[in-house]
Amino acid sequence: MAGWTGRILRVDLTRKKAVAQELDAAVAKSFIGGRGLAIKILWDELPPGVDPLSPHNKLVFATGPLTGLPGPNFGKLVVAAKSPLTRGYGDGNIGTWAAVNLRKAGYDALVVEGKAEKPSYIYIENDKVEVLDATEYWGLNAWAVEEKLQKIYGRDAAVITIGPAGENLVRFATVISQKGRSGGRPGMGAVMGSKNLKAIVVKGRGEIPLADKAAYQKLAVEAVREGSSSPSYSFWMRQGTTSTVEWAQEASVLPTYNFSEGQFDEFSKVGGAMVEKFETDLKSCPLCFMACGHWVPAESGTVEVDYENLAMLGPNLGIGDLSKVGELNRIADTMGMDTISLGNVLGYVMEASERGYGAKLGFEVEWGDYEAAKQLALDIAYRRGVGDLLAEGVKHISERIGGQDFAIHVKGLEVSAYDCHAAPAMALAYATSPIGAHHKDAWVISWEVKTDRFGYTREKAAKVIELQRIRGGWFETFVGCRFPWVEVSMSLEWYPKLFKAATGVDASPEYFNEVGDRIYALIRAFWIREHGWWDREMDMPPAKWFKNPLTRGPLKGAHLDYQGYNQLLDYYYELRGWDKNGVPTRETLSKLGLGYVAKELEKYVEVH
Ligand code: PTT
Repeated sequence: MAGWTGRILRVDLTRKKAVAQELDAAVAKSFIGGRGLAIKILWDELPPGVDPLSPHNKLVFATGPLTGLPGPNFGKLVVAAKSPLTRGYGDGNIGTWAAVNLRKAGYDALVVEGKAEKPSYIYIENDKVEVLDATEYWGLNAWAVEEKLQKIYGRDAAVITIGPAGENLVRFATVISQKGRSGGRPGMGAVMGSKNLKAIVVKGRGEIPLADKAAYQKLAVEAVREGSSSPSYSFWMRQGTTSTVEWAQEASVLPTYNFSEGQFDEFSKVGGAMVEKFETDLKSCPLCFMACGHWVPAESGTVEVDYENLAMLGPNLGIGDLSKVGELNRIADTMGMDTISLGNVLGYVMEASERGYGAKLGFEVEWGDYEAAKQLALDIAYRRGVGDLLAEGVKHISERIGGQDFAIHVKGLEVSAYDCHAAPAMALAYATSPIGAHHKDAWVISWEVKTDRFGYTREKAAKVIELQRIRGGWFETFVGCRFPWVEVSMSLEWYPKLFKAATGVDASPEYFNEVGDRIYALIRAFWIREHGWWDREMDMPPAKWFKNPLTRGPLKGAHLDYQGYNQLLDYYYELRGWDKNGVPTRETLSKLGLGYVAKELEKYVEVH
């Protein structure tokens, strides 16, 4: 089985036992790797309805057949589990040397099971796998732990860790690597914490088996050459994702005051031009020619800022100061929690104060109050005082104190940094994303604002699906960064060719698309099984975008329309082969080789 290493490493923390298991060739062909492998494992192995923070949940770190190879940015892996934030499928895609080293150590995936008796870390060096005592690291921030472990094991040891937020089971805690990388927005860090697992250290020295090494190397060089000679490459290298602030302001989609507006007066103070001016360093994931990690000074040191971080911790809170936004970002990174959810929670709290919910919260905080935001961020990480409630995420907080109409989430995952008052297709993308409201599966908004922006057409639903197939299917299964294609227009055509040279499998775009559809249907089934019911309300965007029009800017008065959105959702379901409630039909499941799933689904919903 070239391309794949053919082995999955399972570590049972309860019994301190590790075993390498063979990867079934049929599973590899049908699900490829990454997210595909993760959902297959979670569907097959989790007891239905399992508590995500119990030892019975499993934490999967899954690579794909291209991971770890030189070429257009294959230094990433998918981290997945049942989410403690949404109680559905959760994953993230993190750039880390652990992805490369895991493959070189001879594994396509690591599955962590059970719960360690005391704080522990996993050490992997090829076939040597140990569960070791991490008591002395418990309580330390994510960056400090990585430094300490690298002092012991050397700079070539890759480290994935959690911070205090993961230990304290903050429901949007992430896993952290290489300081600037954070992965697993829907609480993958909390799942790691619930297992008493502080860190994973990976060394690997083997060679990744390739079907045609010479052909692969030639293609990889050519693909990178195409990407790095793109006209947009030099601007990208100067500002990376941060120039999106200026773009979003221009398009009136910059989340402002808890997604009430699409423009922020002080946007330029936290935009790409400002980042370029103050940048101190540029860092990247392993094997990357695009280096998206722009570092800037913050109050207590430097930090990597990306578009989402700037928008959610700046305009969304009414803060227009790069060093202050950077400091909030730094707290999130060192504590190990997601900036997008943090920005939503803080935005929700500021709006709740403005709307008179202060007494229920026990305090008031005004828009733009940086000192209060900083204090709250730390209180969340340590679950101190009101931080204990805020650590549950906006859905849960709003169910407790009220204000559900301004809790900005879908299925419990807070919305990432694109306001959708005037972007129905992007609202659909959030609403149908397989992990809750995240932009990664279909960043349709850049296309949408250039077309019939306010329309609710079949074409828009089709575009969302097209992007979900590529972004959520291709890139999340062979596992590589999508930026070469999205940001510097490297052709998609390279990927089937690289895949064939690596694996020997003749992979057409249709093959990747079909795998993507299979994964989408299985993830949907997982959500249904874990919730025990389903209806189309689960695929609704936040109420605010319908009920509270924009009050300023060129699109003043814009809002989503319920009838139009429902039409869009119908188109989406029909094109996917799902019924009116968003349940995959029997025919669709069987066409995708998931006939066995229908039987399980019948226990919870009607399957047509
Ligand atoms: C990703 C999400 C994003 S998406 C951003 S900025 W982005 C935020 N970054 C955070 C951060 O930083 N610190 C922190 N404490 N929390 C953060 N939360 C947010 O997390 C990221 C890059 C980016 S930067 C993007 S778009 C692309 N995402 C990819 C993807 O999803 N799949 C894929 N195949 N390729 C991708 N390439 C790009 O990678 P999550 P990362 Mg990421 C400081 O993790 O859970 O997917 O959430 O992991 O290694 O940081 O890569 O404008």
